[in-house]
Amino acid sequence: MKCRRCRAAAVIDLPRHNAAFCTECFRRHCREQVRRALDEHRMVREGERVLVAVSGGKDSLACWDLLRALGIPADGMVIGLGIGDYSRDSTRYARDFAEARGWPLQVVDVRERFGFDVPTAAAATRRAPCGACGLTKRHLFNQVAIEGGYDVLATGHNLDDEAAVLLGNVLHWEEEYLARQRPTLPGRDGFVRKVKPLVRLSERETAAYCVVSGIDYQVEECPMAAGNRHLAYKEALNAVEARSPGTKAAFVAGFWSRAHRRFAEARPEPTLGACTGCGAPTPGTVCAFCRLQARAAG
Ligand code: Q46
Ligand code: ZN
Repeated sequence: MKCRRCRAAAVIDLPRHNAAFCTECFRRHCREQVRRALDEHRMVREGERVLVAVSGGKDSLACWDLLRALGIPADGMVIGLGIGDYSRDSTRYARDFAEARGWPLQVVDVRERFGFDVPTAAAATRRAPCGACGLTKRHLFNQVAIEGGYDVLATGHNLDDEAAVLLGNVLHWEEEYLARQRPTLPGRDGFVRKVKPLVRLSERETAAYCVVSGIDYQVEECPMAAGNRHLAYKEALNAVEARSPGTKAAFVAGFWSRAHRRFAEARPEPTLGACTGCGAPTPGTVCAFCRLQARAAG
């Protein structure tokens, strides 16, 4: 197997691109995919300040590394979610990564800041932990980004994540979510712009990027992920992709170019006011996060 670009020995084959690459050409391929995502979806403008939502896993660390490699001096932020050893180790991977490179990383502990953590929130709401966890992360990343004067919040969602979420939203015809599912969510009324620079890279590509770039990351799965429906959607999509390489990318890209607008037009964004508890933008009087906090920290 030879590298498509330089004919050296290849270390990875990418059936979706009908290509194989050596280490250096593969890293270049990853940078190129991120650069195209940034351009196609107008993610970051010249001079804007970018904060990367880091988890300590492969995707967010690859995202941070690739943005920096493309000349965007992004900072990082990691949240201590309080999920036992898993959270402690994840934060340590993020810290080690940032320290080794001298890149600024903010570490925010949910319990210190809000008086609860993900396991207690899940128990208090009697819902799947990922719901409370996702809500907390979205709230806190946005809050810290606003406080720090950032223009853009970048997350490590990759092509497999996007395809799995899209499949879930289509299977259940979640029109509201479909209206909002896109690689760049414009900022407005107290929300910074949210972007997903890795949407053109698969999970396998981001893992390989970390390995060939010497990035050490948390390989353990979150112990609270069991029951997360997206895992089943990913398995289903992987089975299709194995038979027909390129299906995931075509599914996601086709949705954005051909279908998303119809959902967005049918469901205009609600008008937002300020939450009476925390000031965050909300369509109601008290935001969903403050309601969660009242139950979980009470
Ligand atoms: S950390 Fe949180 Fe994930 Fe764990 S509880 Fe679910 S959402 S699975 S990305
Ligand atoms: Zn609030």
